Amino acid sequence: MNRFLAMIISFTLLPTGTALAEQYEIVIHGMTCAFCVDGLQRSLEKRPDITSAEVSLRHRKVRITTPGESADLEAIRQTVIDAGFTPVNIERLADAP
Ligand SMILES: [Cu+2]
Repeated sequence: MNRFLAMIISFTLLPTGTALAEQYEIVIHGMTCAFCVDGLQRSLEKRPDITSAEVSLRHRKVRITTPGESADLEAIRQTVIDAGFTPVNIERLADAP
């Protein structure tokens, strides 16, 4: 019960921008192993406009969460290229919960 209350309170206290989180899925070419996954994830999560990056080697995709409208997709694409991979397609997913 206390945990439930704490959850409600923390949701209430979140800055309004957080509610506008967006998710994008990027199809990536060039990932072959766990080191690729790790390197790409680190590069993306260094960006201030990415709150999390989940890389799937099997699906050759990365799902990124951004804090809102501030995401610079062109710069994110360039980050992927600089990390040594090829971003093939960026698709916006439904708003993150
Ligand atoms: Cu690799």
